Parts: sequence; structure tokens; C-alpha cells
Amino acid sequence: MAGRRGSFFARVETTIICSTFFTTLFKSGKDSFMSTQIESTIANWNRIHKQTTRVMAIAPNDQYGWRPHETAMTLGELMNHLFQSEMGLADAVVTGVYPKEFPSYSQTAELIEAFDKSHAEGVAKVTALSPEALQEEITPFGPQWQVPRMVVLNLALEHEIHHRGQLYTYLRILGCELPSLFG
Ligand code: NI
Repeated sequence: MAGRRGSFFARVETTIICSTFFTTLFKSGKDSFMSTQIESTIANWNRIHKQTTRVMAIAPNDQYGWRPHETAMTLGELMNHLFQSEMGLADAVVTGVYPKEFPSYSQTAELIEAFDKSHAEGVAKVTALSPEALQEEITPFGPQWQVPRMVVLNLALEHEIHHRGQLYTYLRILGCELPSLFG
């Protein structure tokens, strides 16, 4: 009886040890997968930022009021939108709140300087988040859209690429000599 009970407890104990082992193994595998994914997203984010500012750098200061259509943003609004929305989305990833007010600029050189600075700050704050925190859900645009922080970070990249293409077209219409985006 004692032997049977002993083997029963031994089995329970083995099961507990094994499940703890596999849970730990699975969790560390998941964490290292997330860390790799975050590192790759940050590397992409830095690359995209460099390409974007290379295009922004040729925007003429004296054309900030120009727009290709009466319903479209002006060049100045589009340039500031690129800078402000990245700042806001990076802030939202970290704090869960999209800010209401942003600085704005009317000169390309100043705007890029501010964008480089806010980008570096955003990258540092996002990099400091743990893989668990990046999977936590937040509602920066209201309760109807509840998403993990990581999704908001990916949205920042997607949004920048979208508006960068728009800026590229603006500058082409304005007759600017465009840099190549890749390479
Ligand atoms: Ni936008």
C-alpha cells in the first residue's frame, strides 16, 4: 500500500517537475522569439526612419503651403504629420495614451533635427519594454480598439511608409530631384 502510494506521489511529482520544465522551456522560447521579433522591428524602424528623412531633406521651405489638391494636406502639414505621428504612436506604445499636442516646424532642417531626436527617444523607450509588456493590450484610440503594444508599434512603421510614399509624389510634382529610397 505504502509502495503504491509512494509510486503515485512519485508520478505526481514527476508530472509537476515535467510540466514546470516544459512551461519554463516554452516560456523562454516564446520570450526569445519575441525578443528576436522586437530586435528585427526596431532595426526596420531605424532603417525606415533614415530613408524617410533622406526624402524629407529635399522638401523646399518655400513650398510648405503647397498642396496637390484642395482636399489634400499641404507639404508642411504632411512633413509635420510624419514627425508628429511617429512621436505620438511611439508615446502610445509606451504610455498607452496618444498625446493631444505636438510641436510643429516650418523649416525642413529644424523639422528633421526634431524628428531624429524624437525617433531616438522613442526607440530607447520602446527598447526598454519587456517582451511581456509589448504583448499587453492598450487602447490609445478608445475602448473600441484594444490591441497589443506591439501592434501599435507596427502601425507606426506602416503609417510612416504610407505617408513617405505620399511625400515622394508631392516632391516629384514639385520638380525636386529625389534620392533613391533603397540602396
Ligand atoms: Ni496619417
